[in-house]
Amino acid sequence: MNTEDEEVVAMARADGIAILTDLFDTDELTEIRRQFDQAYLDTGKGPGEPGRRDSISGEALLRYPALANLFIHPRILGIVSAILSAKNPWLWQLKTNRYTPEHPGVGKHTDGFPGEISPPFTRQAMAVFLDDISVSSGALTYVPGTHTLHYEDPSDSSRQAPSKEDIGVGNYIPAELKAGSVLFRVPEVWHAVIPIHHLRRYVTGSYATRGRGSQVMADKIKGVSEKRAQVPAAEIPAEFRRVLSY
Ligand SMILES: O=C(O)CCC(=O)C(=O)O
Repeated sequence: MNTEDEEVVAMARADGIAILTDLFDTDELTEIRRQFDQAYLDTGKGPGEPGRRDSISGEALLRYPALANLFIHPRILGIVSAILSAKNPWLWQLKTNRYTPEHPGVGKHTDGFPGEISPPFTRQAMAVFLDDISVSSGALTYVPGTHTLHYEDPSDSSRQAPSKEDIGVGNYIPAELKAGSVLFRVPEVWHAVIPIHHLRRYVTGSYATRGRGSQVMADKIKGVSEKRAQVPAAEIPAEFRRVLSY
């Protein structure tokens, strides 16, 4: 792994958010955006309505190679693996998000499971942004280090998960980035999105370790695996089988 990627890994583990800048160039982005917009047309979601967040989830995204390849991009997967200390992370969610302006953004929250304290670093999200986000439009804001408050603490077996009130009063700072960059988010970190004044599109994958996780995650593993087993094998290209099967 190169030094830049090592720094991304260290920052994600410490702060809960880290950005790999400019991974994709203009030509690559043009093709990714083209297939992204096509997927929205193909799934009947149209060109987007002001104030709406539209998502596409699941294996249907594998039909769009420029999107699908993001989930197994060697540098992205290498960084996710290192954050999770897992050789072969499991890709459990494949998703796109499109926010059409004017959009109010997203309120302060965590993607930690409600009320749950979990082993550290068992889940990790990445998002490849197709549009710039800035402090004047659509920046993700977060409270560095708060993911660790959702983790088991060997010196405090009675630790309780942070409350909604705790999450509401954190000191949120913005993450800015250019289209073609990748944002790595530890799901438990407290985060929000400021109001959005221009189109905001990204492709996101959520990965998990295959070892001991939380009870909620165990239920999700069962549910996703059962659903995935219904997808005809021919629709899962060979290079995705390892990362998709639990
Ligand atoms: O759109 C984003 O950048 C983050 C959305 C969000 O907060 C979430 O999916 O939990």
